[in-house]
Amino acid sequence: MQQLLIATHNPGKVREFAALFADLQITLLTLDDLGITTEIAETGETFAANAILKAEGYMALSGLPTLADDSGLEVAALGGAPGVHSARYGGVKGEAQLRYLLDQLRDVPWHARLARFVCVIALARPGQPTELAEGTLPGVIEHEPRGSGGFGYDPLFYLLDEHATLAEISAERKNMLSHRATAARGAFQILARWRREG
Ligand code: ITT
Repeated sequence: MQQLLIATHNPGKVREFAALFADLQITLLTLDDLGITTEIAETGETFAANAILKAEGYMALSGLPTLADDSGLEVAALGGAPGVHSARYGGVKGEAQLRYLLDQLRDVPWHARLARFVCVIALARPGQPTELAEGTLPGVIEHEPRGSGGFGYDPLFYLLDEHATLAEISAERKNMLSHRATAARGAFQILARWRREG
C-alpha cells in the first residue's frame, strides 16, 4: 500500500493527521487533491457508524485505501450532547457555536462541567473488512474561550494536567495527547500491518 486518502473536509483534521502519520511511509492524499466534492451524509447514531459510512463511501468514490474519522464533544451535564452532532451543534459555526455551548452551561458550576472528546477512526480498503481505532480525552468546559490554536471547541476545553485549554497548548502537544492522537496510534498499527501485507 503506497497511498492513503484522508477523507475529511476539515483542514484542522488534515493538519493533525499529516503530523500524526509523518513517520508512516505512505503518501497521504486529501479529498481536494482528488477533486472529490461529494458530501457523504453522516446519518449514523454513533461515532463508529459515521466513521465507517465516510471511510467506505469515499473508498468507493476513490478506489483507494481510505481513512475517515468521526469525532465530537460529549458534555456530561448535557447528557452526552452534542456528541455526533458536534459539527452542527446549535445550527451555528465558529465563535457563535462556542457561545451557544456556554449558554447551555450558563448555570453549571466548575465541578459539574466534565466533558470528553471522542474520536473513532475507520480504515477501509477494497475487498477487506473495515477496521476501527478509538481514542478519548477527558477535560472540563471553561467559562470563557481561551487560546487561538487547534480548531472547533478547543478554546473551551480545559485540560487539568496541562493547566490550559486545548487551544493554548502547542500543536505538537495536542498531537501527543488528543483523542485523535490516541485513535491515530491505533490506526498507525493497522496501517503498518496493511503495508506489510502489501
Ligand atoms: P469531516 O466530517 O469532513 O471530517 P467535520 O468537522 O464535520 O469534518 P466531524 O463530523 O468529525 O468533522 O465533527 C467533529 C466536530 O467535533 C468538529 O467539527 C468539531 O466541532 C468537534 N471536534 C472534533 N475534534 C475536535 C478537536 O480536536 N478539537 C475541537 N473540536 C473538535
